Amino acid sequence: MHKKNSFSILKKSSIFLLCLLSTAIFAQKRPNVIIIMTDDLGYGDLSCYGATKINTPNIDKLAKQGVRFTDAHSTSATCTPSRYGLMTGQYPWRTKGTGILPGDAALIVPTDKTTLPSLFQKAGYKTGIVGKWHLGLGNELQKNWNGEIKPGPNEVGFDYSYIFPATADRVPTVFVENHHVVALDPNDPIEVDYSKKVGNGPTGKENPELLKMKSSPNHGHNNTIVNGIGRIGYMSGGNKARWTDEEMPMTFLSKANEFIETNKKVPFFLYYALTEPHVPRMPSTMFKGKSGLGYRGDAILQMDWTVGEIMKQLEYQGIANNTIVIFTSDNGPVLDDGYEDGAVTELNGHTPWGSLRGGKYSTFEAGTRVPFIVRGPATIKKGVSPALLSQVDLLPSFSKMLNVKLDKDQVIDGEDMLQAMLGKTNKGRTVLIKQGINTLAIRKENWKYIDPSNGPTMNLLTNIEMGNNQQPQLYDLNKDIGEKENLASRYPEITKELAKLLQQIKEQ
Ligand code: NG6
Ligand code: CA
Repeated sequence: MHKKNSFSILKKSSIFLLCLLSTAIFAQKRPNVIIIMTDDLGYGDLSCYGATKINTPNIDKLAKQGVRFTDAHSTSATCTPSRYGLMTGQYPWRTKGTGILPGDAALIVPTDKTTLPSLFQKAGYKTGIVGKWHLGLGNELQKNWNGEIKPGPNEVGFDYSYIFPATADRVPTVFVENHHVVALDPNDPIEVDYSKKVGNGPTGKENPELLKMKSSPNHGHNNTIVNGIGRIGYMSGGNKARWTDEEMPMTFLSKANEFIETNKKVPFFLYYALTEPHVPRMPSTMFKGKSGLGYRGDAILQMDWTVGEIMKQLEYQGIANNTIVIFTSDNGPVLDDGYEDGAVTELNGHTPWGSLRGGKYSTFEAGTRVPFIVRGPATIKKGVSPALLSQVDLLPSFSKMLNVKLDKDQVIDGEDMLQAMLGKTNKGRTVLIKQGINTLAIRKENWKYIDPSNGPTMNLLTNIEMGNNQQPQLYDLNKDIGEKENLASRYPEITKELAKLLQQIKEQ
């Protein structure tokens, strides 16, 4: 009897100790983080954001498992500044040279400051980028694409990188893995030029008969032809290294899956930057024609499928419950952005911008208000959140989560929004600045003020309202999400106050 008692006491206390130990281990087990950044996906492009002509079940599932934000923004209505903001936590318009970069641009992300990936590195994470970069490579325009290409993502905080340099419609159309062009034949070196033709290869302008997808008139996507598609910029050589657009989703997916598998035992941060649905939209054969909305719709289905595959991999590796997945877009939607791909002619009533005004390039809401979903782990409260967020907030929010302090002299426009991101509060920012092509806008609570500008009212190439006006614009987004009624003259005090606040923040 006595023996049995002491045995059970021993058993109980060891179970207690085991519990304590596992709690301690769990507390140390920091969550992995994956940011899935899509390219030009609009606020109304997903079924969980109200789209009815297209079905995105995998992303909808993320939204069900986590928090879906209705008022989250990229910093800017185009890619380079938007991604600059994400990487640095700083509004991109504070720094010159952060506009849309050509494919041969030098690196614009500072190598001596804490960036989003280097923050994770400081916390002991393994960090990786797979996908679109568009933040420049090397120290100058003229660079040798055939040697070691640096500085780039590996110099600003990524342990591993598998990228394409700029956009899918700009040369060089090659993948770069940790400083080197993938599959480059040294006997066929690459040369890139944005000012004049290099080599004897065909161009969209000279050889339109070779194109499998025509470029739209006046957009200028008619330089070097790669995979039957005219690109922006000239390139010669690297013939075996040039990508096939239809293979790109599988290439990126397999690299992302590899990164996840390799690092499943350590905490990791993966920035998975998809090209869909940016131009040229040339989805893989299994998705062509699937959406009934042209290649843009097919590219969205392809992107949704990819998201599902990543989630399957997390499940398979047993780490889905310990991984935060953030899904978002770098800027708003555009239909005709350079190619005759059916985006306009086969739109079939789909509204990529939802009920918002404008689109990519625009200071109106559709330029920067983007899908933003935060999913899992179990600590996340599920639901829909109206919190006002910006992608510049990710850096300070993760600095909080990881308990890594930022340097005091680093200018950070982002705010710690961790509690909002985890769905624990609906309170977001009160003030936010957004960038169109020609001007800035400021949000304060329900009010939005757009600074006067001489820029064009319409972008005629893309048929997008730019949000420019020589007069100040003021909208009450609570009552008028479509920015139909300019209230600037009705509420001159609010207009003045916001103009002043914008000026103050600009001068900070
Ligand atoms: C524009 C291109 C557009 C696209 C965009 C960059 C023209 C006329 N249009 O200048 O096709 O490449 O740049 O898109 O050249 S972004 O999403 O990377 O910002
Ligand atoms: Ca983009």
